[in-house]
Amino acid sequence: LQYNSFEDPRCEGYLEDGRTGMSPSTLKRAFLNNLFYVQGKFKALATPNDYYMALAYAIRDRLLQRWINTAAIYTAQGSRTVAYFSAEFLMGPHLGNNLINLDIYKDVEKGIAEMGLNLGELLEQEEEPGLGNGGLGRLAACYLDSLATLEIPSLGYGIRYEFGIFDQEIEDGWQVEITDKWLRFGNPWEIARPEWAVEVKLGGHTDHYVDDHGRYRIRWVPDQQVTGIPYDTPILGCQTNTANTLRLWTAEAPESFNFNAFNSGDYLGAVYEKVVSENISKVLYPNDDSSQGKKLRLTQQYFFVSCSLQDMIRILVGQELPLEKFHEKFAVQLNDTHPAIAVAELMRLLIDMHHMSWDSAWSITQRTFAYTNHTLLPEALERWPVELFGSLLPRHLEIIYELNDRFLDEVRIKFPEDDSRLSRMSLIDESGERYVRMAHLACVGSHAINGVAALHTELLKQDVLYDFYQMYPGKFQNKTNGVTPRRFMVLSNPALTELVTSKIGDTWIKNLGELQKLEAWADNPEFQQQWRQIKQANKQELAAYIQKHNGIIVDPNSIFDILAKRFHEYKRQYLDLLHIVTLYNRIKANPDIEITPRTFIFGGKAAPGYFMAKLIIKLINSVADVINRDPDVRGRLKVVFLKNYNVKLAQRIYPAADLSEQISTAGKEASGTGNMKFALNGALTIGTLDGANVEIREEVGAENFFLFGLTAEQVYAKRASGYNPMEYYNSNAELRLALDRIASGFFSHGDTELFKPLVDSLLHHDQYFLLADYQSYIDCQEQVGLAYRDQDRWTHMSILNAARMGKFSSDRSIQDYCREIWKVEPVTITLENSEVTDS
Ligand code: HBZ
Repeated sequence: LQYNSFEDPRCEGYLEDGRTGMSPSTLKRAFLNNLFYVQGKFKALATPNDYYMALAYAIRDRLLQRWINTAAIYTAQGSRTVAYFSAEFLMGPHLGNNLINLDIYKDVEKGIAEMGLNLGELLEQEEEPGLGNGGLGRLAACYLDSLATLEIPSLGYGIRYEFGIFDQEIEDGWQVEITDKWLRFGNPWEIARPEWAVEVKLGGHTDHYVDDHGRYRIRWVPDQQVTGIPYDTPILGCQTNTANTLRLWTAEAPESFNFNAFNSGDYLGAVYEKVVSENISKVLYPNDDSSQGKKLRLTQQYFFVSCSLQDMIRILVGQELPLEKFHEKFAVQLNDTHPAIAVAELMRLLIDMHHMSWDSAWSITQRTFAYTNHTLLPEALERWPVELFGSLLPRHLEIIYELNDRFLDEVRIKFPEDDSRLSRMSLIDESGERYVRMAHLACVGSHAINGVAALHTELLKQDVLYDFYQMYPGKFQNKTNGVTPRRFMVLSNPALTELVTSKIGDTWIKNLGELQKLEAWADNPEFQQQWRQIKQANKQELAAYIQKHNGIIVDPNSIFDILAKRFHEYKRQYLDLLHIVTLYNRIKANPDIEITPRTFIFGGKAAPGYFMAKLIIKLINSVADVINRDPDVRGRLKVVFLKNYNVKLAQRIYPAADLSEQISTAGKEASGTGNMKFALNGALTIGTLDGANVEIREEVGAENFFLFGLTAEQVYAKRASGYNPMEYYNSNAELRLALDRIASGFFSHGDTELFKPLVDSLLHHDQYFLLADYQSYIDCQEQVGLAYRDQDRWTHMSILNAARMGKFSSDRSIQDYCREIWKVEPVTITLENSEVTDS
């Protein structure tokens, strides 16, 4: 059975049936067909959403052709496959990205325009799947894009949350959370695969018994069971036929389990069971830092991991490969510790379900997994109370105890007579209430452990995972993060893409290192002029957005100084505010003072339970209210808080930025990836020596980067020697004035209590060294203002920043993972010669 154009390799014969054809006229016909036959609409009744859906289905057909061919070739060849396990995938809207990767964006734009419609407006209709919190989830999405573009067989495995990250509203300056009903209008990009459903057990106890052959066995007797249904989304590579799969699991109640209640007439009881099961994939936890030890969260983690490993075994068996080859068929990457329970689950599946010996199972497990750490914050390391863990996963707890006994024996042999080391490294924290330490489980169960930027990896080795580094130095590697230039340049900044391509051709899109060729143009006046015009036009677009959504008029000639990321004290949005208040105070003291005009733009969500982060959002809005209305300011300063920062909004923001704020306390931000997206779009960075900023500065050159603040080492030293923020307050008049203004009620209608927690936390604790870095930051911002006044110099720096971003393509990151961790090779997908048979 032929599903493709085998009969006619050029895709133009009878099989250009409106579902595979790429000519503008076929695309147009497909669009209209879908409007009638899928949406059931015609022009007079169609809504913008109908048009979006009609186009989405037309594009989906093109993806399916590639997807089916890809699956057929991987299956036939039994290709080695990467499985990226992540509790979060922050994909962003699919339609625009698929148009880019199919290389038909312009054709479709034109075709749509010929029908009197506007592609941009249709793209706006797509509700983005916000199945992630921030950097970690977005990194997973960039990596899927690069894996497909590099033609690496791969699967993303995760959870199909019914509600993704909440929508953020601002009411009276405060963040308000609204549930994200992203599936409300249906999702044209996914296909349910109920035929591949799997069962997942939960709770209960274990039975130790001797089987008929006299063998000692262990059986898990659960008290609950749920069904996992996979939903597949095709992930197309850029200008290739590869279409990999993102497989997300939804939890449902099984038909047959424990429906005794039904039979005994307890209908409501039975339905209640169903509701409880379906809660598992209901909502994404909106915390991006602390682990709260909630049972539902551990259930989510176990649920998707068990579904995925069972699915992989199904694939393996389907390809007639023995279980002993699991680690040859699959390389599994653990995106942080959220999926780390996979180590114990694979052991359970191999030993209990497939009767493998402990030693064989352990060898396969260790060779299968690799672990990426994304944090240096101790409070973010996941631990589960032993009690809770055992009540949900009794068998896994036994396995972890056994693993721990064997592991601690190894430690004893390598480091004799060192009890404190044993208790530090144990998989179980026994210093007080007992906890399972997930990072330790991930380290022991993996053959590779990596940080996400050079500095981060060094700090892991010296500090957070010091003992594990001493134990297994060979496991540690660095893999600096990267971002996809397809979404964050080609799609979101078409004008700059065109300018760049006009000078150096378009191969940079898949080989970002080639941007370096732009250096030759950095001082060319005409090129500089074009570069500036594009930035200006992008700023005008963002200004229009701001006017529409915030009712604030901003000046596109001012510096667009942007801080956009999740709100967290370590990310120091508050430090940015202290700069703003300082400039404002200078104006108030001297109304004619010369200040390079700036528009300060903030975006980001705070975890709903994070009081301080929410108060900082309120403070930003309160400061904005005062400054934007004060006639003395005379347009020199504007402050804007853009609500509901998400992938869609990020795509508007990066192209319009002049200055990228990357100002975390050194030693706290694992990498950052926004820093890369801003610079790629020609923003200059003001930043600390933290995370990937260090490497960005190395690449662009110190002279093209605004550096300030303490180094990680200096921060440690200061903490060790007893840091006293009050000294800075007492000795710095401008700093004192800024804090006093905030405390005085000046920005809160006279209320001196409102912002007291913020001011007090700086004066008495200042955990993140804002006061220590304040003067250095203010001085550095002064340099920014001066540099901006020399537009030729600024443009030169901006061009060099973009030109030197080659290293930060996620293609480079993924190539490093493939070579140094996964040992996996590309597989080329052809549409012409593959035979797709239904076996
Ligand atoms: O991962 C971020 C790091 O903070 C950032 O520096 C890095 O660039 C990025 C990619 O490596 N970490 C997160 O985004 N973390 C989370 O979103 C998170 C989500 C759930 C949790 C814990 C953390 O339970």
